[in-house]
Amino acid sequence: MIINKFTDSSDMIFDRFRERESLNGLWHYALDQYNSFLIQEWYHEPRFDILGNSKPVDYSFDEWETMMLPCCWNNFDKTYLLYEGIMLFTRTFLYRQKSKNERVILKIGAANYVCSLFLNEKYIGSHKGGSTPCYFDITDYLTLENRIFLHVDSARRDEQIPPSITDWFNYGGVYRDIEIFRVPKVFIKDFRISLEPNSNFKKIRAAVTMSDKSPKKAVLKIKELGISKEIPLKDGKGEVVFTSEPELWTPENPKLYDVTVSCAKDEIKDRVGFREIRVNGLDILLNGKPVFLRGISCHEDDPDHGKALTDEDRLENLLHAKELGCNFMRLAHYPHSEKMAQLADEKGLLLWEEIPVYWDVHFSDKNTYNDAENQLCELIKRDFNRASVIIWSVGNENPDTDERFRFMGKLADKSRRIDKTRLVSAACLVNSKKNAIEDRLEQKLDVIGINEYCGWYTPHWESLPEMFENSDPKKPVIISEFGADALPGHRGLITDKGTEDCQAYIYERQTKQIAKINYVKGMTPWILNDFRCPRRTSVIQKYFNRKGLFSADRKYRKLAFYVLRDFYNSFK
Ligand code: GCB
Repeated sequence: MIINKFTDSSDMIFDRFRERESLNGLWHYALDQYNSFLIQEWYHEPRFDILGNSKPVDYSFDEWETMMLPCCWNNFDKTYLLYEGIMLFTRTFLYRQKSKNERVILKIGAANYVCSLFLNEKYIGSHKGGSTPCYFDITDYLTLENRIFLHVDSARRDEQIPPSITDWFNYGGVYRDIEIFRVPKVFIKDFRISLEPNSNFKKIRAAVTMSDKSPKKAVLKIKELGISKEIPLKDGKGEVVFTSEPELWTPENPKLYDVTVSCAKDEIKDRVGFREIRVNGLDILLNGKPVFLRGISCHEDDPDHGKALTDEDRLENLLHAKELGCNFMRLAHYPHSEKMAQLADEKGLLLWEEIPVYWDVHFSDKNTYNDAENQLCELIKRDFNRASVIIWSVGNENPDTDERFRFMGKLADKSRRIDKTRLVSAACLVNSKKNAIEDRLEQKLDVIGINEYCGWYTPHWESLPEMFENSDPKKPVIISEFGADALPGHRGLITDKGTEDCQAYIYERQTKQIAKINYVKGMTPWILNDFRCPRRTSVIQKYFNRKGLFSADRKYRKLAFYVLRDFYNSFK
């Protein structure tokens, strides 16, 4: 049995606020180190071989132990803390048709890294990429009682995105919601709405894509703005640009509007803000006004839940960023849950979202490129309507080679082509030979992200002002990382690495220096919380990266938290 049918961004459907039936809950699971499920085709429960001899039955699906999904299996049970590989999940569910023409779509919010779906003894399809959702039309495979399998493979591989070595923990699991949507036969597949760039904030663009070519029009309504607009459709697609002057969305006033779109027998809703983000010379302009992005980087990681953050975990991260005085967060290094952007829309925080083109990617491999591009397209499609998201980042700290330039340049071009309402960036390395902000990828970016660790990996403090002096960027720069490890509660001299004092001192010097540079228009120091990391083995680290301003459980604020908070407060 070969895994060969992959879903991609074109299979996604617009699902926000759609009625959904949850398949979260207890699933039976088994570890499948030798891939027996696929090799012996367990999914159709073969009892006899072609000669009529009985086959060994090495499974008993409904007697396997249970795990509450969504979750990361590494956190579920200590036995699986370090397990990377295949895990099987199965359960049954009832399906009763509600309407004759309904289509039934199964969504898996995220499963790391390859997730394959089997339903009623059939292979339905697979999805690659551990942080973006997948959608399967399962209508034609359903019966009254259904047996479903998810075959999830979390193995790290060099040709994947991210590749096998990263500076975070490789959590396995089905770690975001598993849901079923019933949609009419002809349904709204995609809906995008935004303020039209360069329209003086007076125009809105809305686009609809249907599942079918037949409908001739869709209707868009924004009651609060008195808008009811027909969107003419051709071949199932259409868009309109019309005059309207919505109250603009800002972090200080995150105004959102309820929007509905109806077409044929389908209706969808969204809650959206309208804002414009663009670059003018060395400035980043939010709704036409220069903005300094007071940010913080953040992983999707919790000591108890791994990447399966709860709503409370997410809200706490966001409120902690607010407490710091942030108007911006960098969601590193892969797509976080869409709930994060929805929350940021509501609470008023700008976001940088990223795909895991991290460090040493197989830049010459076409399949690797396709995987990365698909993850980018899935992310953009998923979060297009979120006003909070202002930057798509196409990667982090990749060496400046020809192959990398082609690969990431193409990703930057792609994101610009499919989304004209946001900026494109990447977190680049300092050119260490020249000690300067200089990277060929800059020509493809709107904003240059720079990771620099002066005071930490780069010991000499003079190198920071020197780097700034040696640089003459033609675009705004965001210092996308600086930082230092500190064990919570560990105190000492400012020169004692691993102490809060040393970390706080580095924040003092970094912020003072950065504040002087006219082309730096934002920063997202590394990082909000300590996070699990297999590469970090020192006595201070103990398998955690300790560069957080908070401890991993988010309960303890380190000294550097207060340094950054005071710095950000000085902008107000
Ligand atoms: C970096 C990486 C980030 C690491 C961090 C560190 O430059 O972008 O993923 O975790 O440094 O702590 O070294």
